[in-house]
Amino acid sequence: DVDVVCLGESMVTFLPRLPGRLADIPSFDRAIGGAESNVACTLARTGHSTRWISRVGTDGFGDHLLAAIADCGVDVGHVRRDPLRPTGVYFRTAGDRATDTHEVAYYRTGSAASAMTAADLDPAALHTGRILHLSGITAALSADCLGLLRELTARRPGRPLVSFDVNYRPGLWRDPAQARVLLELARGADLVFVGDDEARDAWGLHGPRAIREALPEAHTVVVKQGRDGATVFRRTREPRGLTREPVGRTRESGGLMREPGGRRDAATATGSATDTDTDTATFVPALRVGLVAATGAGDAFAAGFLSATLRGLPDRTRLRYGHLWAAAALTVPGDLATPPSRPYADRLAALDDPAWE
Ligand code: KDG
Repeated sequence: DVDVVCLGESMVTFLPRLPGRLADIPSFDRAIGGAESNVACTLARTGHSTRWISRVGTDGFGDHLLAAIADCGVDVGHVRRDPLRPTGVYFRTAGDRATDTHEVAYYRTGSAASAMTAADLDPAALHTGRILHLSGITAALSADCLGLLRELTARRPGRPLVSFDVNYRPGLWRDPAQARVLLELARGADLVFVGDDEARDAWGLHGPRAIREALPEAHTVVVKQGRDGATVFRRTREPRGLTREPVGRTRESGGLMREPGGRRDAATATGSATDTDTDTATFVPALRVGLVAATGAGDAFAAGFLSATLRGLPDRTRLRYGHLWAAAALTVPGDLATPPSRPYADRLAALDDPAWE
């Protein structure tokens, strides 16, 4: 009944007014953070129906998160309140814009969200979106949360399309070797977002092609290549959940969402003459913007890509949407920016501008 359901921990975030080390900053401004609710909020702000599922404490920080996320237009009616555990919070520094390095201090061990299990979530609320969006952050929170993600990424008939942003956060993994579990989880998803730096650091994989090959089960793999751009690998036939095609119906060239005019940079035939197994690769460069803070830009990128995917737009446009929405987030201090309105983004994405080449 909604476009996208997002599940994950959100936190009250404290952002500094001034540059400097955590040890020296005297005061912070309150904001909200959380990769999955960022996706839900950004999509909701551009007219998509979204739901955020999580667990927060009965403290004032939990009240604030619920109010702020609902204020973006997200359904928060299925978020559980936990009287025994606190809402997570985190602090970060403004960091160095040239190198995009900053300090992060999480206070989330034993948080309400870390106690999420499949048993206390409402299956109807979880599984009734066209897309269920998850991220690897949840896997690092607790054994319960890892179990929950394993369950949600298990391939079973009738599940919604599962979108998974790897979101490798080294600060959350005590032993980097454990982060290999993110590869196992990504293999259960239909749509995977991963940075080439994350794939290198967490999985030892180098370059978009190697990453795609490690995720053969995923229908769509989006490899984010930092300031260079992003590559999407996608089988031409859309998963049924998105196309809403009757089961068993085949089409001449790839389903209802076939590309009207998108240029393909590469197409590798891996299957039958009907080309239902064709894997295409499309690269679109990132936009050059004056960076303020990169946190939240990956979530905005995912939201833009998902928005265009829900609308059946061509791969090239999906990536352009990702870049446009990421550009909005890159140029504000907090995680959340208001992306360009849909008609405006449509015009920008359609522009034949050298920035897109
Ligand atoms: O993507 C932005 C998030 O990383 C940030 O809001 C905090 O969710 C967060 C996390 O766990 O790092």
